[in-house]
Amino acid sequence: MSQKHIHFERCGEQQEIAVIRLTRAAKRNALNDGLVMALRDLFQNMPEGVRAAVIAGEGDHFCAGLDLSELKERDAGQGMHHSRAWHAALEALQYGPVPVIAALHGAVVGGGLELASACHIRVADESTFYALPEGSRGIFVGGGGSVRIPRLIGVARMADMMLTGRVYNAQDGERIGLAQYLVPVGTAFDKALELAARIAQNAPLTNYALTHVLPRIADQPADQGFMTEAMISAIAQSAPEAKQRVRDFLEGRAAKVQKA
Ligand code: 1HE
Repeated sequence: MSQKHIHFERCGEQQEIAVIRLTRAAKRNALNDGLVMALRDLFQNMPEGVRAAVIAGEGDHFCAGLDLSELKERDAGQGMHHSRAWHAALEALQYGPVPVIAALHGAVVGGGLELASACHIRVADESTFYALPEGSRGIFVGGGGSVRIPRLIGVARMADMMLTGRVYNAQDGERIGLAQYLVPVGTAFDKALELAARIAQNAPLTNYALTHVLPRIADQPADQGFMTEAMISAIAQSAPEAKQRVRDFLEGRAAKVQKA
């Protein structure tokens, strides 16, 4: 399946991994309205059998953020709807059917960082750099960045990035929590695929709990969080697949945790 500026394919032994590529390299994968809607549609209509997804950018950069050529035509009302359209697309990704891994390289800036921060895991290669140039362009984030990015790196670091135009390189990005994995140049996609294959083997209910329930627990007051945890924990362990997996371990058929 291929829409304009987005390419979708499936891989893995059972075609269980979706690979989504931004293919607008000439414009550094800047996200225009069509691309944002295509991403929303894709995550809302993920084919049956997909268990994990990888999103990557073609060319030298992951994503240069909002297509600034579209920004100049918008009034305040249209701007509001535009931001809400980004929210809908990135919520479709974050609270979609499968865990999503971002494979990052080059520029991960503005809306590109908003897209990456909606993913569940970020793998960055050493060419990656992160910035929020909205601050210096006289605008603000509008793709959910003010909600998601402080949860990764804290309010102070995000404010610094926007107030001063600070750019984080790949090493510092991993250090502060923008990415969970730092890998050599050119290997982020392979590492993301490896992780996706691993994630695809989990019980679907566990993956659902981690992508849909965990972030909501983290946003709840502790008392409510403990209650939600108790409920999802009970639901997960009551699944026949969970019982089988525990039996497999107890009877020596499942892998032990290996020392890192
Ligand atoms: C673009 C965009 C874009 C590149 N919108 N056209 N994002 C930004 O403020 C980042 C703006 N982009 C850059 O700083 C640089 O392009 C990069 C560091 C990402 C890459 O540099 P480079 O030297 O590889 O490429 P380039 O020569 O700057 O750009 C190549 C082409 O892509 C050029 O077009 P051309 O027709 O002259 O070839 C650029 O104009 C075009 N291009 N980035 C439109 N972003 C939901 S709210 C989110 C708010 C934001 O994301 S604001 C931050 C936007």
